[in-house]
Amino acid sequence: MSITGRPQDHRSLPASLAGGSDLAGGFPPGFLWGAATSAYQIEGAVREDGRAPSIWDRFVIRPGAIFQGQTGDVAADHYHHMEEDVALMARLNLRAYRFSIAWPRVLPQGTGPVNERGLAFYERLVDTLLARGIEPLVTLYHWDLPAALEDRGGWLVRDTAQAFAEYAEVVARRLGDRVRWWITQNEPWCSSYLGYALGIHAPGMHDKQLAVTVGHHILLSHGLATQRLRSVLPHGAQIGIALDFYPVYAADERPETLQAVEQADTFRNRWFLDPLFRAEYPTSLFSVLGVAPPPVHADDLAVIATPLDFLGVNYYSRMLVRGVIASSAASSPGSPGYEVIERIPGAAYTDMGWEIFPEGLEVILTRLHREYRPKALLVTENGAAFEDHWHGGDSVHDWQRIHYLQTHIEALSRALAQQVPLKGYMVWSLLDNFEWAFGYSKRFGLVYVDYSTQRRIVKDSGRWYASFIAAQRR
Ligand code: IFM
Repeated sequence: MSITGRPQDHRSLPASLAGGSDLAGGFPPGFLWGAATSAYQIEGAVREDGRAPSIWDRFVIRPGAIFQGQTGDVAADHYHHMEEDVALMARLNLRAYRFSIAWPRVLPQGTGPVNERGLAFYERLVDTLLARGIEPLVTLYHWDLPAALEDRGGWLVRDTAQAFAEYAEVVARRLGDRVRWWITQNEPWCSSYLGYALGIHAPGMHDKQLAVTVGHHILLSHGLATQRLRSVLPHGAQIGIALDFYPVYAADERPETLQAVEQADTFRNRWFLDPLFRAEYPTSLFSVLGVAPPPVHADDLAVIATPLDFLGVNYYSRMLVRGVIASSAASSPGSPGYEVIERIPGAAYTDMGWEIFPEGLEVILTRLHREYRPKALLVTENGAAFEDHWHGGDSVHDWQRIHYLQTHIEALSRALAQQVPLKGYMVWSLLDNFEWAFGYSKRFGLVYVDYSTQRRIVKDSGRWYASFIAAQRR
């Protein structure tokens, strides 16, 4: 698919998208149209009101770790702009807002005494959202492990999984009467592999063996937290996890490429999916990675596979792979036996260098429904970074993002027509924010942030999304 021409106006979308009623492919009443953020990427205020450092506060000051040495110290200063940001969400007609809670604000030492001021911030946020009729979706972990826990071994030790369950209970006891939607972990693949194997995310380690141990403890933390949440939250609470998915496509028909598709799928999609829904790791996972299995205790997989109310799907792009011949260096033990094709002639890419491939969203949603049968699915992240330019006025023209959103929403509609039990869609992201190792150089927001003044400017995509959501009301 390539982007040519101008985006459609929402009035010229198919009826199923532009607000037409109960046509096949339309969106069900109560569908959660929203946007998402995470704590470290937007809040700033890293030393305020008793917040202690997280592993990201430490990682960002490592020379060379982040683009231009930038940090999340101020970010979009959402901690001080919370009311204004919720008012913006109301302007965008959002029905839902997914945000994460910073563990080191709530339990600065990771365990032990609760920091009331930290918890009070999230309580105010939830109350402000509810007062505007916006459904809060809480993510408990979006990568900001308290540094104090890292000093005790972090995700490499089982105790951290237990600590996470205790933290989840603290938050649930405080917010559970008002928050219905709970996401335990966000993208454990990234926390594990980017943080411990590739070293490009906190805590910046380079060891695949550690990555699988971490992955296991994060899964265990999810299972323990799910059980804990279930025991304290009111009936009707919806508990899930958000995984990042990349449907894998073959670049050719050769047997080694077909095998490569299996391997890449195991590594990129099934590593976390299979334990959660089948209580087992894919058999080839560890040999594909060239590592030993992690330390799995007797009941771990049963805990990890504790039934969920929904599966969160973070979707950005697909993977196109080609098998490499057995004797080449790239297929030595522990290296994948495939090559990922990064540039496809005629394809369009975002500013992250990710191929724009809306069909992949339909493919992953229908596959998850068919093969894993989660009770419900929620797109917990989807969106794109583009080079946005603001010229000092009230608008930012980002037609490529509008096109991206339109085409991905059309993919949702096709998935719904195939009976996928889809409950909502969260655009990543509400605001431009701190894009991890890329710092502030990538802009994903529906709303532009001028970091020198913290002024917010609704982009054309934000206006488009607002009118699209309005057209869905019935
Ligand atoms: O910004 C990230 C987010 O924190 C996790 N999912 C992917 C986004 C874009 O890279």
